[in-house]
Amino acid sequence: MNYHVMTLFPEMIEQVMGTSIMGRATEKGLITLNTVNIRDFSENKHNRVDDYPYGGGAGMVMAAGPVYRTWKHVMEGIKARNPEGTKEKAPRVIYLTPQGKVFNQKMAEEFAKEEDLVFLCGHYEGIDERALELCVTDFVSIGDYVLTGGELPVCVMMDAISRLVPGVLNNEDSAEFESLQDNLLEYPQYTRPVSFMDKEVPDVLLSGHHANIEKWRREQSIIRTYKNRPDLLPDAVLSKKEKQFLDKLIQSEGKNEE
Ligand code: 6GU
Repeated sequence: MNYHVMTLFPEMIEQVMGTSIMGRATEKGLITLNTVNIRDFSENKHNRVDDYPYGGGAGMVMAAGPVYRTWKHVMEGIKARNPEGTKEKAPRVIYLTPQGKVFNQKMAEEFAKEEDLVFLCGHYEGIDERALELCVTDFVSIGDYVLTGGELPVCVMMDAISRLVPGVLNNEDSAEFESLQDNLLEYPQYTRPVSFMDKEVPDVLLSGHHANIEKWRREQSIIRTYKNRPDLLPDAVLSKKEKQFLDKLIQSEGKNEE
């Protein structure tokens, strides 16, 4: 996976991506990170990249020129690395914006299949629409709140995508079994000691009975999803018995409210 990040704050991206699992994956060559400073493509003598919005209004707008030239530079770099004809389709260019489609695990899985991903981080009140029309293929948000720029969101996205790249996680298949598999939340985990502040580890986990443990964990996942994220349940992958368990849960909760 080769990431290319167009930003006014490359050090911010490099700092995050140099740490922990991302740092190790980069050292191992499983992912590469190419940050490009949009300010380097300003043709202004003061290196300015923003300007007043046409039509007036608060704040500044990132000008089309520097963004477009940065994008050109990144695309040429990708082309130079891929000899003629070895790459059928142009890489996806993702603009981080609260106006985009909200990022989720399914999108992470789709993006993880790409060889190159180009990210564009905006600042100020936004980017001149013409640059977006010329360069961007995907508009992505990380949730319904407003941040000051795309740098934190791009780090969130790269983290979620990288852990799906084969070899990035220690245990090759540990990503598969985690949260949001089957559209269910993760079950509760315990480790030693058995008793902590008078709170005990559930007996079933000490029983050594693997089928019972698996059943208990699936039920805990269903309970959590029902309580915290009922919106996920219509797409949850459940066995017939698990569907019955959920129906009972819904019925008993309904009774409790009476
Ligand atoms: Cl991608 N950018 C900004 N500036 N704010 C956000 C966001 C992105 N996603 C949620 N809030």
